[in-house]
Amino acid sequence: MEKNLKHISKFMSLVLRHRPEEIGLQLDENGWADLQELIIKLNSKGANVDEATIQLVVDTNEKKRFAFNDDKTKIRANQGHSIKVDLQLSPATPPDVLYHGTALHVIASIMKNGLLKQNRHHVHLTASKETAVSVGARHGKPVVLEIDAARMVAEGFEFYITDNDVWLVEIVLPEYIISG
Ligand code: HQG
Repeated sequence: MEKNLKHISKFMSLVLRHRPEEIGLQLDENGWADLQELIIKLNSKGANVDEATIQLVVDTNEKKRFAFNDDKTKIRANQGHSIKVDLQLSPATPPDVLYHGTALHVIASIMKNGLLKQNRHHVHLTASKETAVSVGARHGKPVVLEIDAARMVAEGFEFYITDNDVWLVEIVLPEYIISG
């Protein structure tokens, strides 16, 4: 993604996931913002975007972070919120093994307390080892943990998948972490 689009995408992540009030934006209970309102309010903060720009951000975002509703009047972030929204995700059965990328300096705490959702709604997991490495690298020296999702399912944990293929779960207890 070109630099300017990346900047807009980061601004959109901020207001659609964490701080809509930063630009006076209203999200509905399912996390949707009115597209025109978003454009006007981003522009009021100097963003200089139109519908085509937002479309380009949605289409070129490498993690498919954003989605339009069916008639393209609304937009939301697919996952990663810290504010309370109900994404109306449906439970789904994950592959037997999922991965979580994290940083070496928090491993001891994770092995003791499990994977906690911290500021987000869920613990984020992925079916791709490669993705896990890059997610972990955001926090420090990356470590990829292997999660026994099959056993978690068998023992009653519910998993959800987002529109951009992130697996979500409430918590991963230490006993489900197979290896690092
Ligand atoms: C760690 C990105 C200490 C956890 C990615 C992680 C993802 C603990 C950090 C999405 C812990 C939270 C989410 C414990 C968990 N003790 N540390 N007990 N339990 N942690 O950013 O999973 O680019 O909230 O390992 O692709 O890194 O935003 O979660 O390191 O899908 O679209 O606490 O963010 O997507 O960090 O990343 P985060 P995450 P976007």
